[in-house]
Amino acid sequence: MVLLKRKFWVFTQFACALIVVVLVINFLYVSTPTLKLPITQVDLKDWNNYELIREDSLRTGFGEHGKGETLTDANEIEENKKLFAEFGMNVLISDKISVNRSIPEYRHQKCYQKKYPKDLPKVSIIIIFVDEYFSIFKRTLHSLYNRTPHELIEEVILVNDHSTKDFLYEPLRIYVQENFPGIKFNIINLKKRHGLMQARVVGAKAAKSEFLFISEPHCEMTYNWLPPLIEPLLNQEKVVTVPIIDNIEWKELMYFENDKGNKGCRGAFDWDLEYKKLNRFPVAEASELEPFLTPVMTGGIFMIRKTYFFEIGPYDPELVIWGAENIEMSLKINLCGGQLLEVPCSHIAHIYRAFTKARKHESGIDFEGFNRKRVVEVWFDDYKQHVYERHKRRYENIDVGDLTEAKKFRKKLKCKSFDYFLKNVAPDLLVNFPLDQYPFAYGQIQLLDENVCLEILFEGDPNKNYEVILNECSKPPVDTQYLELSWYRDIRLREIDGCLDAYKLSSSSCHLSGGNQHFKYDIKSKQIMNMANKQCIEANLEDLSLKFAKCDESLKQQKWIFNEFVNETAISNWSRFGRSFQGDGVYWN
Ligand SMILES: [Mn+2]
Repeated sequence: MVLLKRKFWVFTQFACALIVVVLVINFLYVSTPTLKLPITQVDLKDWNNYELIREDSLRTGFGEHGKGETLTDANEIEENKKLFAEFGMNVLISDKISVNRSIPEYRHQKCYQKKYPKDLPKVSIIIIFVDEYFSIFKRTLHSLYNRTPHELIEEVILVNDHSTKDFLYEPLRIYVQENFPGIKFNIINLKKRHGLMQARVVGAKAAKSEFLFISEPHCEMTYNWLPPLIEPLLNQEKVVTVPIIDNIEWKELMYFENDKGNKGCRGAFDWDLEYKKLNRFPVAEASELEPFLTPVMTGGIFMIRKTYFFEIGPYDPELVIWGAENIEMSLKINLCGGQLLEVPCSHIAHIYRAFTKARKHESGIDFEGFNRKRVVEVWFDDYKQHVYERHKRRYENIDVGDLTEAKKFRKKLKCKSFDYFLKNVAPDLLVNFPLDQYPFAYGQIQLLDENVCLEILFEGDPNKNYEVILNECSKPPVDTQYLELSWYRDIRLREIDGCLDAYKLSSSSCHLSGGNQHFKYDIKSKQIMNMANKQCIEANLEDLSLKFAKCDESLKQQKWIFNEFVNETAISNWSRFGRSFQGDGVYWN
């Protein structure tokens, strides 16, 4: 009896301990701010196509495994120059790479262990294109055909937004018919230019499936990209998913991993409304590869339900060509009851062009500025001034037209405020992109007492692209001469995403992390010094070239002025204003 009592006591003690453990686990689980999607019991399946992965691993040749390539033949180099000026990438290299080329695997190893429901719905895949280079487009389609389970493709809808190239009509139709048996294609040739957003709407209307995947015509789909993107939409009406976007660069068409790695990142924008990346919030290791909430999508590649796509608008119909629609849609999803998720086990590679040619609409309007101003007017509430103040010259003359309908729609969807977005959806946005990040100086960077200015070249010869030169100062300043010494201590174009880089004195996308893009202006000596190489920018008036040279205050050719605005207080208090870089010499000496 005593023994029995004792056993009972041990048992109760054990039971209590168990209850405590369960409670603690439960508490930890509940208090972790991770996303919870409903778990339904379904049969799972490994959707990886191991045979394809093995076959691809054996491929050899030009550009295989995502390798970068160059042209060697002089005639081809010459021919490529012309094509580059038009397409913004070295497309002749693309012609020489197989449309079925193999790609490196940048998915996290553990993605292989992930199984997805056996029964997934069929998807309508919608690709919008206008004047896309043929072999680039072909590779997008082949990678889609090769790396997507055909039983999950309802149809592929190609929306031709009134291209001017003949090969994108009959030859494309025949190519598709001959090369992709077993897949239904629906090619829609628009009779006039609709712009990216309205072309997507046309494609979505034509879609037969409730599940839409919208994509771009210069991508390479990777192994098992689709099932992970569909899964979060099952049993969920207002979830939108985006993959990790890997990078294929324009120069050699080399395939790079996303610079934030294989666990992904969150999307955001800065106050110039450029898409920017934020780090993920920490989560338990076990859920690192699960879909996670993200504030902003890049815009061109996403999966959404057809019903939801039309329920949210999907775009302000007045937006033209492209631009800012990614911000509009992200705000609509995140502020009006939806969820935007990045899915780490789905990767799609996108080719980034060297430049985008058409900045101006046929009518001459700055369409990107127009779109941005419309979106800001409708969504940014009291924060809109922060966008306009940074680009007064750009925004003050843009007439955005009537906003009544767009504003009414925001009310109808019962969306939360922009303040809510900053506090709850992207609480780290203001930390990374503070509102008072005003530039130290801006205008043309002009050599003292001379009519020559720094200019960043964006078009033309591929080998000279992004070169920084000295040119006659234009009046009013052309965009390529309109620069600022920003809050981030870089020297950037005010109207285009591009930063002066000490590497070969060139220009590249602004990375905000100092180093080669870290500059300081000395208001007294008027020298511009790069903080990585500790040298100053020096002009050569003979051949209008530039170089970095040892700083010498006595040299006239090292004296520069910002000819529109200089914030003397900020520059004289260099260490107190602007971004601080740890271990990176913020000080002049
Ligand atoms: Mn693109």
